[in-house]
Amino acid sequence: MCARKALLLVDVQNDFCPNGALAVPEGDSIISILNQYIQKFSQNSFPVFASRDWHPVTTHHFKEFGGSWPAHCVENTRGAAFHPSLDLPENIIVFSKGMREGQDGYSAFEGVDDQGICLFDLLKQQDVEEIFIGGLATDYCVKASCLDAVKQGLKVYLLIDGIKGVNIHPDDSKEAIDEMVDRGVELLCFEECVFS
Ligand code: VGL
Repeated sequence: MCARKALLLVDVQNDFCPNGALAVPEGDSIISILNQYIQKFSQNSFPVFASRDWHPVTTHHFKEFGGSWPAHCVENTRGAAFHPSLDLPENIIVFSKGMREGQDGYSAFEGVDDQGICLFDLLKQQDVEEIFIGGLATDYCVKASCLDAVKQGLKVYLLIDGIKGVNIHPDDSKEAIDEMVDRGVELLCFEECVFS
């Protein structure tokens, strides 16, 4: 039997897109291909999940309070909303992360849905064995999510045409991808995403 698959969209939020508080260069350029992935997974009755940064105003994640980043994705703000061009299906399950003052919340696996269920438990409940991951940003939340997924024993595909990186250092995304591949993540583009 064909293994059950799921799509995970990491942090495709306004603040990570151009004009956002922590804009990833060309972060919005991946949205149209992500919409195609969403359509493909939905058509095949595979679940689609999305993670989002959902920070309190005061958090150690922000520079102002000792962290690394300008304030971004503050809960219930426009910056924290998903990009309006992302066609999320109606039955999307959203995992919010970084909600406590001391929690960075890089990985989607640190998130919980609106019932407090974590992503790994939901994947287990739904018998998902293979997860396809795209979104923002390659060198932070996408990487952390992929590596956690591998640790949980899932087969992980990184959607190579559906990611963008912050690249504080020019090679950060390349190095992140190399590390993911070293840990067993497989790279995949849309044309290769064929379900038989
Ligand atoms: C992210 C930096 C800080 C991300 C989140 O979504 O990749 N990057 N917070």
